Amino acid sequence: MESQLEALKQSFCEELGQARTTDDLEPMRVKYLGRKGLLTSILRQMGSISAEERPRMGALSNALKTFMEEAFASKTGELELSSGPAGIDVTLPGRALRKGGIHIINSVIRELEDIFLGLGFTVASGPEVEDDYHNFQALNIPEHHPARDMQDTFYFQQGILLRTHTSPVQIRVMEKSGPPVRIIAPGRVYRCDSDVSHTPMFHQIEGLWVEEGITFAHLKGVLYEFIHRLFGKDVVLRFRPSFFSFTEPSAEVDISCIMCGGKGCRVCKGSGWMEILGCGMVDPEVYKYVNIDPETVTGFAFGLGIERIAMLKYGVGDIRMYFENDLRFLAQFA
Ligand code: 2NL
Repeated sequence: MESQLEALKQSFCEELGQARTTDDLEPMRVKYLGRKGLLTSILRQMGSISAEERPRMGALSNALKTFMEEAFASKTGELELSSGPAGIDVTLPGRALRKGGIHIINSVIRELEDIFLGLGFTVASGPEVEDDYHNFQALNIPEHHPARDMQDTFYFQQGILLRTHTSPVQIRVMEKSGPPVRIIAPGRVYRCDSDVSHTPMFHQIEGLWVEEGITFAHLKGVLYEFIHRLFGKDVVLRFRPSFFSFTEPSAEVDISCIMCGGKGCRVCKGSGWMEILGCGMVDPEVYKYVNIDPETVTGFAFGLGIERIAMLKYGVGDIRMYFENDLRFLAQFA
């Protein structure tokens, strides 16, 4: 039995010397130290040897077992150091990461910001969680106006809500710095509304220019320039009288259809026109809330939806696609 143990140690050492990777080691461990391995099969003979010999053979086998275990451990460490963790070939090329991109809505916002920066406006921002005062009251929207309806506004506790437009940003700027003010306020807005053409969160951009001597002609000039820089010089604008509680007079602006050039098509529903924004001269009522004297300055404001602009510019058919985060959709614009 002693010679069997000796032979086992010999072949174990030879075989271990030939192991090249950590993958070679596990089959060897099973072969020598496993439950049905070579050492176990020698130990089975223990019953057939004399009682005097047994303690010495027991000690020899235990010593061999410890020897093999330690040799395995040190060989494993050695191979991991020289070849990296089992099976990793550091010379293989890496896995390519997908490149991210700017969301189509943010890229349209940047495009609009660039146009208005070029017209002397600066970009303002404010909180999305607002109070009733800045979102409604200061905009001359009366207490029982339908725009305040529970159906349209997400309310928190009394008087706190998610802004339903970006106008409160402009109210805050006027409150804080007074005229002259020439800003745009792009951002997220929220309305409790969800169907094929409405998402509960969407984006708006509003503009405001308040300064001595500002007239409706300035409003028209800025909007002509804006639309021409966005959709090209050939686009025609049409102002229609309208009503907003925060502007007087108010107008809605249509542009000649950018798909058919005004001949009439599916996108403009045959009319040749598409509605693009609302605007007007800031109502003197609004100035009262922000401590501006309507006798010394005048101003105009306008507002438009970003998703609609992006739909027209990029031919997106369904507003919900912007927010489903389907990479097949998003990657087209990245
Ligand atoms: C629309 C119309 C509009 C404004 C927004 C505004 C803001 C202040 C004072 C007065 Cl602080 N007006 N904003 C004015 C007219 C129209 O938006 O159809 N938006 C999607």
